[in-house]
Amino acid sequence: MTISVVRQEAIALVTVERPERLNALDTPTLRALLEVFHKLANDTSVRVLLLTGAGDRAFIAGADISEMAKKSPAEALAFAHLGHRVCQAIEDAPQPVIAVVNGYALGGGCEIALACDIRLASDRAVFGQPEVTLGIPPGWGGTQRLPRVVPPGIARELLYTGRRILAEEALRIGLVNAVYPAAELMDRAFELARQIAANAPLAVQLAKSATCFGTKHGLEAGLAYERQCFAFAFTTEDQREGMHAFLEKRQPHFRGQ
Ligand code: DAK
Repeated sequence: MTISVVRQEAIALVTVERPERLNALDTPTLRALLEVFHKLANDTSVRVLLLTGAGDRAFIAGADISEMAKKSPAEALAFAHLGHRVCQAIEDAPQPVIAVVNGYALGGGCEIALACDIRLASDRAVFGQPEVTLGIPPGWGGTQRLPRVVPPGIARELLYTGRRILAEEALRIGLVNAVYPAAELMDRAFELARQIAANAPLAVQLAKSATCFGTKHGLEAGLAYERQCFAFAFTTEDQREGMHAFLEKRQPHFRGQ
């Protein structure tokens, strides 16, 4: 199995398990990742997803170059499409997805991290879109998502030069939310996941959905969608529980209903 899933209460840790290839993504691994994300999307007991790479060297060192090197244009198109579907499945997951970047996040690896809601990095993480150094442009959303996460001029510089950046620079440009010593990274990621998982799951999902919708469709459509999400929340038990708990000065107990 190239993808493992470990549950810790409401949190699912998804790990790409190809450490001998620095977790580079070939077609079988991409398919397995897609299947896992589709399955987790339908599991209402999962409130937060963590995505990481096996070993201590890489998150994902990109698309598998040995597989890509042999592709015809038609095969390259199918490969790009598969990568897009994986990134879309991550972005469309109802639960927040946190990328736990424990090493190289290059090319397709950086693009997978960009599809996640939040990126946490170890002090050993290295990011980059080196595709142009291999004779190709980014093919799994990097040209679209990177300029939406970091300032556009910086995104363009990284996309055109293929320059690798270290965790500290990634933090400075807003590519990652936080940087931790490697030994602490996973604990801090679980800590953040638990903090999110303690909130009303449907409210968190609606917040994600509205944020993604507005990013895709613009401010006016996003605000209209936000109003609908807000009104929908008032059909939930968790809304009543959250507000009554506040008024009764007690901790809420959210059931995701
Ligand atoms: N693919 C395949 N194997 C990889 C790999 C990769 N991306 N990255 C590393 N490996 C393999 C290495 O070949 C090596 O295998 P063996 O030689 O042991 O068999 C093993 O992992 C350990 O790597 P190294 O020996 O190279 O380790 P180092 O510490 O010396 O270097 C490194 C680590 C991460 C700096 C280096 O491995 C490296 O530069 N890797 C390539 C990183 C990279 O360029 N990634 C971006 C790939 S391009 C598209 C679709 C998709 C994409 C674009 C377009 N369309 C269809 C339009 C996506 C593109 C990419 O992701």
